[in-house]
Amino acid sequence: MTRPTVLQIGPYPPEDQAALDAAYDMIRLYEAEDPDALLAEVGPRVRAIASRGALKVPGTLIRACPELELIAVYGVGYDGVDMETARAQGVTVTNTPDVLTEDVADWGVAMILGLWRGLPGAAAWVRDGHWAAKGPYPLGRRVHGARVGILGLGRIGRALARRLAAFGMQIAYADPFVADADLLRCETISELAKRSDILCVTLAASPATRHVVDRPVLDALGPDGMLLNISRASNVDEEAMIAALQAGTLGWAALDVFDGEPRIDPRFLDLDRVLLTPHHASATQETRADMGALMRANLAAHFADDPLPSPVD
Ligand code: 8YV
Repeated sequence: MTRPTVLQIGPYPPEDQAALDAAYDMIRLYEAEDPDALLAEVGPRVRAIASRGALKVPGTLIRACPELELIAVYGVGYDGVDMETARAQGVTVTNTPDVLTEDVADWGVAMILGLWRGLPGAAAWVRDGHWAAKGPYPLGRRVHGARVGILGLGRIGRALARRLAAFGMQIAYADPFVADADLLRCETISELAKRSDILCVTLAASPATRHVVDRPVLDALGPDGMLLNISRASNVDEEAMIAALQAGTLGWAALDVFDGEPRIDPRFLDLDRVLLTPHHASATQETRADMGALMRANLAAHFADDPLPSPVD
């Protein structure tokens, strides 16, 4: 029996790659010298696209594969997929929710504690020999009692809220679709930012959420406030955020996601009060293995005509 052709648009860990190669005719578009020529050749026989959370699956790519049935995303966020074109062409989309929730929330906690208390700078202070030469490292901020705003109370937002509550932080949230009687709800993002020391962006990105954290929200968070983004860069107006950090009208930013990543705006590197990580929140061996297994389970179920483990609504 001929194996289904799957177009792969980004790399996977070696174990996942080996398992995919064993089951499917994998075409690595991202390695092609001339991707357009390769797509013109294989597009007509592609039945699935294997993607990654932050990669783009544009309408042009979907349309170049007229027999496409499934887009399997390795990641919970599927904002990179042109959903309108996928829907119009009758293409199903799957993602990998749940398996990465706890890791991403852990990373959020690590970033908050790290930046609010000054951990990376304090460690560098010792390593760079400043302790004896310059004296004590500048004071950090107290975690216990700090007011946290969770923007987007989905799986990851809830997991983060649970953890931060255990640190004695005061939690509020804003989410137009979710209500939680146990937490303080704010009607607007600016209201949430205004009552927060730390605003955590855990919002599933879509065209509708682009730049919802804009200049007025950053102003409301203010010079003593910190922004955490472990969702997607598009949720935040990056230009406004850099300007606010440069001007000191926003205090701190802990960022795992960036416009145009992995090539980030070089102005970030000149800022002191930022903690920057390379889209790493779900990056543990265990979780990446679970994400790979769930993506393959979706592909296998699709080609066996079985119910999909995790289709996108
Ligand atoms: C990436 C993520 O998918 O799940 C998501 O949406 O952003 C991450 O887990 C992961 O980095 C692989 O691309």
